[in-house]
Amino acid sequence: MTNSTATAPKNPFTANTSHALRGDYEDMRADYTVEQPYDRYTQAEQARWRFLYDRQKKLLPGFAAQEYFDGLEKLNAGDAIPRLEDANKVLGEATGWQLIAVPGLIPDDVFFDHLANCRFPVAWWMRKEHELDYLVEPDIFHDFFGHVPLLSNPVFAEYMRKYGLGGPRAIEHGAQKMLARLYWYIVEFGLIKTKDGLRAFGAGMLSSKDETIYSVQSPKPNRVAFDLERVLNTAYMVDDFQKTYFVIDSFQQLFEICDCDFTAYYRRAAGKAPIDPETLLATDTVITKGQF
Ligand code: HBI
Ligand code: FE
Repeated sequence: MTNSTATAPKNPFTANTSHALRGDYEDMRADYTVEQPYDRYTQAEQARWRFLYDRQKKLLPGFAAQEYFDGLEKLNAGDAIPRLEDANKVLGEATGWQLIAVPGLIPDDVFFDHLANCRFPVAWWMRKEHELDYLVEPDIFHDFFGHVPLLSNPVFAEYMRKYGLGGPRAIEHGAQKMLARLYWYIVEFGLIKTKDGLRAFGAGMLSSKDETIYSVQSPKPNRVAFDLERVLNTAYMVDDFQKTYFVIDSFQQLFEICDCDFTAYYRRAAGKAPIDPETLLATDTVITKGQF
């Protein structure tokens, strides 16, 4: 992590979000990192962390992939909002990854660069009471509870690094939206096939009570076997449950796709409209057909 104290951009990037950015981007480093202001967490925020953690921990058996649990156990973060430097000792040993505190959403290119260098950006602030079950931007509970456990899994961590490495080429081809879909449908909302049935491993599900249940159990959404080009071309919505979930056979499968050269997909998609989130294609391997 660069410790440059060069004056960082004063106004945050114009994120393509429909809301004003939540975070305080004032005193951040040029790489958008900040120190985790641990003393600023209030007792109410500590209690909120414990409430959310306990609720998800109780709910997840039968819904989350075993690899996720293996990571969550190692992090031992149930009693209080975790200090990132504590988690970094665990992650450093497991996969060499490090967590960095950021004010909130950061530009795609900066985000990709951190991932490519095995650094995962964690928004340091905690959601408010009225946002308990829905918030527009990732907070520390989403980022840490949702994303960090799987970063202790070497195969998944390597997939994340390779995902970051793919960033500059996607930007070069004006295809970061396509790469963002891969992140969205896998890293945020991915399902995996197991001998006991489908399990969730996406951070957007695992950090959400309702979407954990919905994504694994509801008859409403489509569930389709993962296909790289299909996912790169499928649009998504940010403010509702997914209409379609994609299912991988194993984390190894993710690891293998990263060595593909995505530029052929970027070129083939140029000028074409993306696939609508609830559409099923004749070429899909449909696991469950949704009820829309
Ligand atoms: N910034 N802090 C943060 N966390 C994210 O998950 C994130 C981001 N910026 C961009 C982004 N995700 C997505 O557009 C990725 O697909 C790049
Ligand atoms: Fe996320």
